[in-house]
Amino acid sequence: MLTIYNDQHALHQGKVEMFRGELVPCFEVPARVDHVRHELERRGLGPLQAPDAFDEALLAKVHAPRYLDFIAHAWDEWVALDAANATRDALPSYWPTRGMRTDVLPKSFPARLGLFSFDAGTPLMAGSWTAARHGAACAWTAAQRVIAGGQRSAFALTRPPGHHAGADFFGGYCFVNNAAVAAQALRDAGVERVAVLDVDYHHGNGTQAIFYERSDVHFASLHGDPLTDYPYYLGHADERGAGRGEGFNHNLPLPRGTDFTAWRAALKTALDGIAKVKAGALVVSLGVDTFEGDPISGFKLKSDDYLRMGEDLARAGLPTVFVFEGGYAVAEVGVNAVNVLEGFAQK
Ligand code: FKS
Ligand code: ZN
Repeated sequence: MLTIYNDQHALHQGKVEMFRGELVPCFEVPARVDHVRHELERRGLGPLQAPDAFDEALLAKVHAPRYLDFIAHAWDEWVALDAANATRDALPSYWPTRGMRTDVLPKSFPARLGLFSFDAGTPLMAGSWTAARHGAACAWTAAQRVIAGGQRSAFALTRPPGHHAGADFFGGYCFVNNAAVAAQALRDAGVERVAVLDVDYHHGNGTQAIFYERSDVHFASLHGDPLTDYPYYLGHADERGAGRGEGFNHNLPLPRGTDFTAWRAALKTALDGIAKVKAGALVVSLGVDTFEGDPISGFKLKSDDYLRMGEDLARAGLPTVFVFEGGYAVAEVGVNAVNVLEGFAQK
C-alpha cells in the first residue's frame, strides 16, 4: 500500500504528560511510527513517498483561524514568558468552564493555552507545530493519491495523531485533525459524501465535533465507553448529529474488555451505516490501541485480528485513506497497523 511519510514527525517529542497527579513519560513517542515504517519495509509493502507541498490555508477549512494563529506561535510565546521554559514542554493548567468567557482572548499566554485545549496530557514543544503541519500534509497527500492518483487506498503514516483535535482546541496528543483534513480534501475533490470511520480505542471527539452539523461527512466511531474512558465527555450512542448533520454521526461505545468477536459485530454495524448514507470514499482513523497489550486501553484484540479488520474494511469497497492515530504497545504497533493494511490490500 502506498504510504505517505515524512521524518519531521520526530520534531514532536514530548517529555512528560500529567497523569494521576504526577508528570509521567509520554506514551506517544516517535518510535511508534518507526516501528510501523520498519514493518512496512520488512514485508515489502511499499512504497513510501514524501508528502506534496501543502497549502496551509487548507487547514482553515477544518480549524478556526484564531486557533491556527495561536498554535503556530505558541512555542515562541511560551519561551517569551520565561527563557528557562526553553527546556520545558508547554502544558496548560487553567481552563475556562461553563459560564466563563471564551470569546474574549486573554493576553496571558497560559490563559490562552488553556482556552485552546482540554487536557494536561498534550505537551507542546519547539517542533510540535512543524510536525503537526507535515502530518496534515501527509493526510492531504494520501487523499490526493486516492482521488487523482488512481490508488484504491493510501496510508498517511503520521504523528502527532489528530482525532482529538477540534476546530479550535488541541488535546489527547493531537494538534491538527489529520482525518478531518483528509475528509475535507476528498470532499473538495468532488466526493459528495465522505465517511470517517474511527477505530482507535478512544472516541474521536475532535472529528465528531468538526463534522457534527454537516451531512457531507458522516462520522462513525467504535471506542471505549466514555463513561469509563478518555475523552470522557463525548462519544455516547445518542449523539446522532445536529441540524443538517442529523443522522450522520454514529457512535458505538463498547465496554472495557471487549474482544474481537464483539468488536467486529460493532464494525459491521458501523459499515452498514456507512453503506446506507452512500458514502463515496472512506477515511479510517487507524489507531491500534485496541490491542490486548496496550498500556492505556481496555479492549482485547490480538495481532491476527487486525488482518481480519483490514479485510472487513476492504469489503466496504470504497476508495480508502488510512490515517495513523494511537497505539502504545510500541513494539507491537508496527505489526498490528501493518496487519490492517495487509488484510485490506489482499482482499
Ligand atoms: C488514560 C490516560 C488517557 C490520554 C489518552 C489519549 C489517547 C490518544 C489517542 C490518539 F489516537 F489520539 F493518539 N490519556 N489512562 O490514542 O486517541
Ligand atoms: Zn487512542
